[in-house]
Amino acid sequence: MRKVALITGVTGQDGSYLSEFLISKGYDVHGIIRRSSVDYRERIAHLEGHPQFHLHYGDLGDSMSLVKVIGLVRPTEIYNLAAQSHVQVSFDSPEFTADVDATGVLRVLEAVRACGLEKECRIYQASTSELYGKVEEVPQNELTPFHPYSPYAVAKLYGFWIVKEYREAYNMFCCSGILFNHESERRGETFVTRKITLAAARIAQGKQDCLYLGNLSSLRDWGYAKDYVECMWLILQHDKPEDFVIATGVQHTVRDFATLAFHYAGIELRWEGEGENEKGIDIKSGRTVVAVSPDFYRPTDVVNLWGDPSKAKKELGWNPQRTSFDEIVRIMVQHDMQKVAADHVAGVMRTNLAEYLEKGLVK
Ligand code: NAP
Ligand code: F7E
Repeated sequence: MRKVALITGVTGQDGSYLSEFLISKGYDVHGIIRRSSVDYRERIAHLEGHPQFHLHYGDLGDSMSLVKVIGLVRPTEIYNLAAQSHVQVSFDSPEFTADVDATGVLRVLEAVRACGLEKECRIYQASTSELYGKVEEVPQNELTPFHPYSPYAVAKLYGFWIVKEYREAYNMFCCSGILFNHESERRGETFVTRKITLAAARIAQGKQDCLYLGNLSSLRDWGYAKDYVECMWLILQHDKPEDFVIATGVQHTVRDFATLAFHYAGIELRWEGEGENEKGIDIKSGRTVVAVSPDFYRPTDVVNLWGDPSKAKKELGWNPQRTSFDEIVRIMVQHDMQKVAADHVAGVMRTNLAEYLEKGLVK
């Protein structure tokens, strides 16, 4: 049986881990990439040249490119991970977010139909806990009502419903994974967890004075991205097409994450003050290393996400607790401590190189 996967969003955090996972399962993996003026393939650079890994140019805003790639590759599974995935950015670019995160999903589904693959190709849609938004119950499961609370969430809600519609209208095997926040050392640097682990590493190494954050009391159910991509695959191997909540079932605040991240970077924090005046103080030096900036507040913020992964555990046999919260923070900080140190060495080398070039010692 052919095992050919097509991943949109292959350059992203999840796309890179999913590529590795599917290659290890014997799949031929095809990824869709966009052209960019800068090198943005860092997360998949190690896979380029692998005989089971292939890249194609395309864009979720460009139907013809999707029809061409899907017609050429004839995938047996599609993982639609491409999205403008930053909630705060969706307030600044709502139309673009809707085009990619809502209409983009429709374009993928229609491209599969246009290529006559609707009976043989299974489709995974990257849905999100942001659908629960201004939450109507805790914890949230597959039956919890949706209440999207950002342009990103509203766009993703369309994606969720159009997938359900195509499943029922055309009998397609297409499903949504309602994934709660998942993080890793490959997480984009402007999401709160990675912003914290990088800053903690920089502050610990004397490269930054203070970290500015928004809502410290926001609650998230944070899991490890490497564990979550396995679930995307399990959802498509299930005997019937269904939607699943993927979460750890454990909740923490942004403040908890920061406290633990600084601990792993060698700094113990004490918290003082409230709201905009709250500060994280390095107990040893007495310096303020975390402060609040209203610049990072959102027009509407989702503050109480907590997933109930019982269905995925029972029906997919997935272990939601494989990597603990503590372990995720430790892995990310350890990675960023090394990265900051290496960037420093590289910076010193660059400085030296500039000097050598100036002196004509290096051509
Ligand atoms: P990410 O790191 O931001 O990656 C997003 C990917 O989408 C990138 O490869 C990006 O390409 C691509 N992309 C954006 N716009 C595109 C377009 N117009 N055409 C083609 N590709 C485009 O996101 P992630 O964390 O891996 O998340 C993967 C998916 O899961 C997203 O759909 C996200 O909304 C959803 N999700 C994520 C989480 C989470 O906690 N990580 C939770 C629930 C759902 P470039 O590299 O070219 O920008
Ligand atoms: O924010 C608060 C912020 O940007 C988490 C995406 O992958 O997960 C992600 O969306 C919380 C929010 O992720 C800062 O207000 C405080 O309450 O890391 P985040 P997100 O918005 O939860 C979902 C499931 C997705 O689907 C998305 O694609 O942290 N927060 N201070 C901050 N957030 C950021 N980014 N920066 C701050 O300084």
